[in-house]
Amino acid sequence: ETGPTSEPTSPLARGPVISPPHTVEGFVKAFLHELNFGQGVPLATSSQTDQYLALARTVRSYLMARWLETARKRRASQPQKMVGYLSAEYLLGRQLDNALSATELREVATDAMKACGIDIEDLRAQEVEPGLGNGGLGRLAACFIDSLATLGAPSIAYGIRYEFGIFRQTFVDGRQVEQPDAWLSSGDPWGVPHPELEVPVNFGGHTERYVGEDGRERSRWVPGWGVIGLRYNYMVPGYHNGVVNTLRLWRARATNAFDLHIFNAGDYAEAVRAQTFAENISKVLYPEDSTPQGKELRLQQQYFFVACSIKDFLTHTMPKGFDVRELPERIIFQLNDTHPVIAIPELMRILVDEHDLEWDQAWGITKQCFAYTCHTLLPEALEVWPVSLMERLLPRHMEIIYRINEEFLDDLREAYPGDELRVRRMSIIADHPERSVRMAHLATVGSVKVNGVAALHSQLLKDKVLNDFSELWPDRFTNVTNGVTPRRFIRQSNPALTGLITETIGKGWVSDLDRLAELQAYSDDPEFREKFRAVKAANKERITDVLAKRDGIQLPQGHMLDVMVKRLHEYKRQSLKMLHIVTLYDRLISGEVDPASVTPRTVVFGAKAAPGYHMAKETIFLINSIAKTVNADPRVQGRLFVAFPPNYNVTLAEKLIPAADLSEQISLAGKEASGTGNMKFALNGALTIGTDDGANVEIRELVGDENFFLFGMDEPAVAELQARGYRPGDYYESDANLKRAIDLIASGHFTDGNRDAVSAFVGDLLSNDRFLALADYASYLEAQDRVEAAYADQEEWSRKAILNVARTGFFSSDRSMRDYIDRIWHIKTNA
Ligand code: 7GP
Repeated sequence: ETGPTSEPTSPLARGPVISPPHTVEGFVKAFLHELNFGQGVPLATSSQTDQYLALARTVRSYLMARWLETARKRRASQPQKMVGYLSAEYLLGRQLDNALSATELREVATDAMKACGIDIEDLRAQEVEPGLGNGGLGRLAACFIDSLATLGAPSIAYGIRYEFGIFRQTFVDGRQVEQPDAWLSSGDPWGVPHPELEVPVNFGGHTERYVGEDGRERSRWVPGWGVIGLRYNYMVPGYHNGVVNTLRLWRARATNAFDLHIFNAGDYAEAVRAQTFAENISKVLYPEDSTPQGKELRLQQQYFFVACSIKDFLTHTMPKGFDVRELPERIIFQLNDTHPVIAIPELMRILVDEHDLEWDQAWGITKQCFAYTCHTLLPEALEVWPVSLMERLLPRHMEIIYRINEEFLDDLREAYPGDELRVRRMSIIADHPERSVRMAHLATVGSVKVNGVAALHSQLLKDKVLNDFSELWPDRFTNVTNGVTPRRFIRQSNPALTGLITETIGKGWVSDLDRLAELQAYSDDPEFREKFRAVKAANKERITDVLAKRDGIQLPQGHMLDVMVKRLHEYKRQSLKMLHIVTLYDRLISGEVDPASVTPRTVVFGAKAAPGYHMAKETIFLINSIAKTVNADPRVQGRLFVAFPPNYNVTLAEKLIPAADLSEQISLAGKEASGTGNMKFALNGALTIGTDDGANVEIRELVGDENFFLFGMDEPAVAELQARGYRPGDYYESDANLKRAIDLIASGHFTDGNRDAVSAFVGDLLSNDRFLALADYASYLEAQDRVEAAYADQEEWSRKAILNVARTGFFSSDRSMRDYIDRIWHIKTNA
């Protein structure tokens, strides 16, 4: 941040920040200080909550020392170009372990707690994870900021401090019931609030034209109302490198002058109610994953955090008197999907209205300051905002968007004379079914680079979703394949595997994941395989304990663990997995197979459905119904078990993924942009059964065909079948296995004889089946039979699993971040 304008006079102001010492004694002292003087309790009577809060604050103070030092170094060095990561979601997961391991305080803290008579494990369990994201997109952002800190990249991440994160999922009679996620209710020890630094954000009102002294016509925004953005800093530690970056989340508060006229009119209660209205902006995360609803509050959230962030960057991060014409040398804002795209007209507004630049000059600058990542291929996931809503909420921005579009369309007409159809397709403003702003088009027009999140996805973006744009600007399109952080998803989540890898190839791989390749040599080593299997077995024991405690689920032992965890969505095809389970069950109860010949298998699901997504919720109900029936049927005992723990989240993922043998990545080809769970499973030694979709394609290329269970149509085959006209009923009629599975569901077998409870689901499958589950069923079944055969040979299976770990180092988010840095951001990474 910007320093004081004059030289400090005290020698104390020139010295470095003193970190509490990295010793057990020093830690104990800092801890007791937090407990006594921060929390206000003596150790003797402190509760576990007190202790957790004091412990978190203690660790935070170690982070804070590094954070201040990182900032000081950056101030002292030449001004550098930074990345501003703009994301409406950060699905962070628990903080304590990550902070301890980044700062190498794990042992010190454990011993210090022991010295105080506390088991640190008990305190770990106290932490409520900040679930400020829905799924893949939000978790990706969290992995990316971890890697940016580890690379020492000058960067700052911006988002919203939702008071309620992703809902807590419960099941009542097998149906999903959502509970609010009050993650802040027992304090926010990791957040550093700065309520004194207020950022005003305006909404509504109207615009006025006026002519300046120079005779130029200008527009002025006369807002109707406003709120205040309050800054909360969260520290993002790099791994063992002393760097601590910033995640800055904004909270909305009412302005003091909010409704002065209502106060004056004497309606005190009404005025206080109005305050709540303003504070609603950062109240809750929208639980929609890939199906945005055009809710006004959501647009308010988007503009709110983007306006705060840009303003904050310009006034706090940039020095006073900074020349905005140099912006492209100082910042690149990465747009995490379209949620923050309103930043483009916002920067235009600031440059034109507040800094009085000419339109063309402002546009030249703005276009260089943004890059856009698209995370989807589903047309319904592309955000559009009604013009009427935009005009009401952000009238000046709407004006700016109109002008950007006008000039863009002029250029198009010049490039494609007479091709009015193309011009209409590409327009930022859509006319049908309602006049609206296409945010993906605005993002593409206003960005230096547009990227997809896996090779196939980026190709399909160019060929399909944004084809017209890639024809016009081929160089603007690029791919950056997603990645995951090995710190959280191997080192923290899988200490047993971490130990084995380190004892085998030495340290260093945690921040240089390509080094996992050195494990390849051990895939044929019987002793190593033995140890590798022991790791898996230990992780299975661990998840068994976790599920027993957490949900009262008793996992059978000695089973193949087959896991499908991700948001519930039709395109991901949890229903296909269900059909497979029903077929396995049917084979067993019909006596068609000898139970002794079947590989015992436990299937674990984890999935939240968007609260308004009817079909997804029906699927949850059916999975729970099947689990209940299967698990209670003595005929399949010891052979098949289905578990569906509620409220799948990052904390559970960390325990579940390391225990998995089989990773289910079975989306319809051409629909899953990338997937990142698929990467986590492979890195933890699970084999993938998957379609030719998203990053599965790259996983298979890297691990080798023989170490991946591929099935189903590829994307061109899907397109062809759809063009021919897909008829799910045909598959039902012609495939006896499939017919039996569907009939068994339809009979009410899993729903206590209740056919009505399943009729909508079955009806949709037979007559609609939008994501072609029935068409891929036979191929899926065949691939699952190959899985069973392979699993029967544990030596061979171990070899495959080891090679999965050894060959997937590419999927470190460190590599993703280097790709962004080299190909999109062009920043330097010296800390
Ligand atoms: C997800 C994609 O569905 C997933 O395939 C990808 O791995 C992940 O982003 C990270 O790139 N998309 C979302 O989570 C999402 O909300 C909104 O997309 C368009």
